[in-house]
Amino acid sequence: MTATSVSSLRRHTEQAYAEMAELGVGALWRHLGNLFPAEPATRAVPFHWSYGALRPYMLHFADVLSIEEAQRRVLMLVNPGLQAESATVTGLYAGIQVILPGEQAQAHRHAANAFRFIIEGSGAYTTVAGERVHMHPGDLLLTPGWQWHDHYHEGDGPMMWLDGLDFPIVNALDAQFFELHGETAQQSSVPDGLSSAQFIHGRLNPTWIRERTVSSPIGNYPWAETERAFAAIAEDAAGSAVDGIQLEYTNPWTGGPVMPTMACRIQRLVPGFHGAPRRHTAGTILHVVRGEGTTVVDGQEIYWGEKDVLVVPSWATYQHINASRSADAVLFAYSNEPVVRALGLYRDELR
Ligand code: GTQ
Repeated sequence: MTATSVSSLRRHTEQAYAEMAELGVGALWRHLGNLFPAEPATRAVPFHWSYGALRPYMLHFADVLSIEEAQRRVLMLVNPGLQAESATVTGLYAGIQVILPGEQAQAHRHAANAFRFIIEGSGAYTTVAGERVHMHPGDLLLTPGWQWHDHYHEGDGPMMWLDGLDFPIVNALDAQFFELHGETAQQSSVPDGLSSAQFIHGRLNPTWIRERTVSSPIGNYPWAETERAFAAIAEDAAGSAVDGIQLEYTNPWTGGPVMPTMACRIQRLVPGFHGAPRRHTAGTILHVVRGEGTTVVDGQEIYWGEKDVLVVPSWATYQHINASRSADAVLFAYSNEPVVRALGLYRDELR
């Protein structure tokens, strides 16, 4: 073949790709490597948010932006690799919400599942499907998808919490719905905290409640109970070589994760804990309840302190270290593991 005919063929080929694109057609051979990476190639990067660095901005916006304007006054913790979807790790989101005394965050509902993990302040409650659920630092409050919820602060001082939502998964599946309630706040229709009072976390379930919801029916997993569990286990359990004394918040109907898309766990790393390295196919967001330490993520050392947030992307090797000689470190962790497992895609490897 002459040089001219080769280049004219090449031109034809380029034109064929362009024409095919117009027809909604791609050439698999040009994309095989991207579409089928040898192992997960996440856009999420390991990242750390210092609570001390965020707090002044939260207070600034509490000052200059009314709750009515904001609807929800939340700083989103956006992973630099996931800006398009405002996700913190693949499929999941974290935000820090602040509400001031007397403020009412108006009632709404969305298909996305949500929870709050309380960071600081007292005297606020959220009303979920007519039940007022009071908040204390360390409590885990659930707002399963499509339940009306509004927040009210009747105490003193600013109240801050971590919001965890699965909206990036819901949006990726084009399954999101959102609705404002007709009233700013829901009426209270049952005794405050009833759902938590009725369930003793799966050991004694009320027989008169017939509806087996896919999400846990418990409105609040109070910190006081978490502390009691840690105290009862004390030093007697070996715990996980990777995650220390880690407990999972469970749905009393199933014993499984609290919501179909998010597993929520709390872990205590004893002084001197040096975790074994592991990787798995679940993206994880961690919040430091107390203490300080280091998590090595794919060789990168992330130093964390109290109230900070960090992410471990899918398939990144991570290792938790609490170098303190005397102080525990306690981490709250949530991940998309239930989704990954439900689809038969969970893999886990000790390194
Ligand atoms: O408090 O209802 O961080 O709807 C994001 C969306 C919090 C909430 C967020 C929400 C909420």
